Amino acid sequence: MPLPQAQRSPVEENEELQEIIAGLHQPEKMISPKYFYDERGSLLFEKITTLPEYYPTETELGIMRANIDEITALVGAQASLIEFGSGSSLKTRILLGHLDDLAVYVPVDISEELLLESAQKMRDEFPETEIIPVVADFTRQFALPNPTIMPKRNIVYFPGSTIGNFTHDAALELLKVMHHEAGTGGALLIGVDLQKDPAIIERAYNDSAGVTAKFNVNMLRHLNREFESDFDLDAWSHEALYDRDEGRVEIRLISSRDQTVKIGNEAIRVMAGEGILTEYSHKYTLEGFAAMAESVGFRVAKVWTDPNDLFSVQYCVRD
Ligand code: AVJ
Repeated sequence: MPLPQAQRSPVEENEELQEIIAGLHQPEKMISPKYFYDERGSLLFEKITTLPEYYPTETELGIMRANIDEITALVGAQASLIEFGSGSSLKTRILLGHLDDLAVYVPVDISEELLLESAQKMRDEFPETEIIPVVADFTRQFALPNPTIMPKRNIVYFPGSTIGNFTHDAALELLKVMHHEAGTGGALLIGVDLQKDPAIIERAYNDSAGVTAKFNVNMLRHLNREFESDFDLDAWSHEALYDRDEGRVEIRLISSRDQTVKIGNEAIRVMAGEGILTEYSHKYTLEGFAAMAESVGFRVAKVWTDPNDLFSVQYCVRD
């Protein structure tokens, strides 16, 4: 589960503000999905994962539980488990609970405060496992720590189909980083959401309780607080549409009227009906994901799916 961001320095905050403003000046206005996750946004996302319409989390958990012995056997003894993202989710705990001869668990996240908090939680729960958190932006190469036990291989873990947030090019760049961090003889264990009946997908992002809508609009509340913008929360509504050609959900905030939004020193003009793109959630075919993984030097060695082929967990090796 993504976690809220920690305190930023004034320089970092200004860089973020400039990045947000640049996005609002694009031909199609956009704001990065990372701004969903303030404290309230993280709680709303947690709520999303328990909604009856939101199939990914439950389905991935089911796949992990059903195949944990096979997964454990493939990971093997004395591996280093490197999780991209803070990692204290139920999926990670299932994995750590079964990988009892891990050399080290390395959660990697840009947000130091939350990384250290979740690492401590995991230490309390798995006192036998060495846990070394690494503060880094995992979209770029980073240095791995030196654990007490020399790992036999590196396993990069990226659950939750978070890869879906990335465009094709950005996903390839991320897979290249994962390939590098896995190193010779290493592997990638990744959750990948699959293409399916668009009605199922659209329901998952337009839940009847309206939690996803709240989650989306909450981004503006977060920006108002963090960057002193003046988005009128009542003037925006949630939209999530599945684009079959692109194989992705596109999530937007739609303006209900002509309005001007102030952020930094800018006044951004918005027309009635105009949207701000807040998130992509790409869905893959097994062939499509395999082609991407192979293009950066991974071989898909094993794919586990649920009985309805909604979601996949994939083990990609680096020879
Ligand atoms: C956290 C990116 C995997 O794409 O399904 C859920 C985020 N957005 N509902 C997803 C999300 C709206 C989620 N990921």
